Amino acid sequence: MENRIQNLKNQALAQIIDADIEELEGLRTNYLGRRGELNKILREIQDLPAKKRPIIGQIVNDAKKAIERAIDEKHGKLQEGTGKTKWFDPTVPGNKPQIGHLHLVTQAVEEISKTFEKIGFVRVRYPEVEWDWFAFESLNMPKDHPARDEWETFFVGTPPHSKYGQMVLTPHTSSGQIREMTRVKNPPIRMLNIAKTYRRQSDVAHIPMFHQFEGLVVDKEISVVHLKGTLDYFARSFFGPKRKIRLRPFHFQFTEPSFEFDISCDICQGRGCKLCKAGWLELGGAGMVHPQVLKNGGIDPKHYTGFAFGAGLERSFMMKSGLKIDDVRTLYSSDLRFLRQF
Ligand code: FA5
Repeated sequence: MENRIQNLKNQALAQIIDADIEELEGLRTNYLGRRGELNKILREIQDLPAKKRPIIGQIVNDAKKAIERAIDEKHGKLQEGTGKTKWFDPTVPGNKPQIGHLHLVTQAVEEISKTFEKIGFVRVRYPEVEWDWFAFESLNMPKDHPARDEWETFFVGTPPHSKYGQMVLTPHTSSGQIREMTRVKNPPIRMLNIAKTYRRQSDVAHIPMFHQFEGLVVDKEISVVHLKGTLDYFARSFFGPKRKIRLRPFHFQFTEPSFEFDISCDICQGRGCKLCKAGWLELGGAGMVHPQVLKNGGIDPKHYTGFAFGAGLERSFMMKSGLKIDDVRTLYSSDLRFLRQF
């Protein structure tokens, strides 16, 4: 029996040398626990001759102490290695908990709101799940009109409204134009509508859920000059004085004349890259509000004119000076290594 105890002790000490913290706890249970190897031997002592019992008892207890000491020492060493010593110095300043920050997109929403508030725009919010009428019909896109294809819309499978039609996830913030006209009724209107928008798209420059910011100004004698001045002001304030905006003639059903506006690409400095391809990145669409749309919103186009623009918020943020992000999906990857940089 003495040999058996000695062998167990040697085996335990050898295992302790190679163990990590978790394995140490396992060894403690195996050798010293209530059902451990050494206690098993202690229970067998009663079968020994009375003279032998105290001697074997003593050997078992010595072996237990040696194993216990070896486990404690190894534990201490392993903790030192990880810096987790048992010593606690209450005068050492604590570790500051990490404090997060607003998501980049939220930061961009706030900055864009402030930029436009400075020139008199008022931020409004309209439904994210909207009726077809506001998203399409009232904007001169009747059912089956091919222009609707551009918006790659998600339709909601609820029964259609008798007047407003099918329910959709807002494919663009222009759905807020008619809502704003009917809410204000009498111009002037200076609306800034920032909202989530949804389309069935996903690649380096497109995501299925993105944000748009939409400006709408309706008043007497509003012209395309006001539109151009407003976009130039935004480009200078948001992107920095070196960035350029250009207007290209385009077609939208709800504006006449219509434009697309682009910002010069900050990643390739106009040479053309994976993201922009030709040195410019499209930010949005714009134009003079179509007279029929004013009428649909209850405003008399004989007395009032207006301009509107709608742009991608994530794209605008990516094109901001100094931020070299070449894939829009990165913004929503929830990768802390990326998010902590901002
Ligand atoms: C529109 O949505 C029009 N409502 C804009 C407008 C408003 C025109 C007012 C006239 C008057 P467009 O489909 O081009 O236009 O989208 C506008 C911008 O949203 C795009 O230029 C782009 O910057 C951004 N965008 C569009 N789809 C996505 C997407 N899937 N992911 C990220 N950004 C997108």
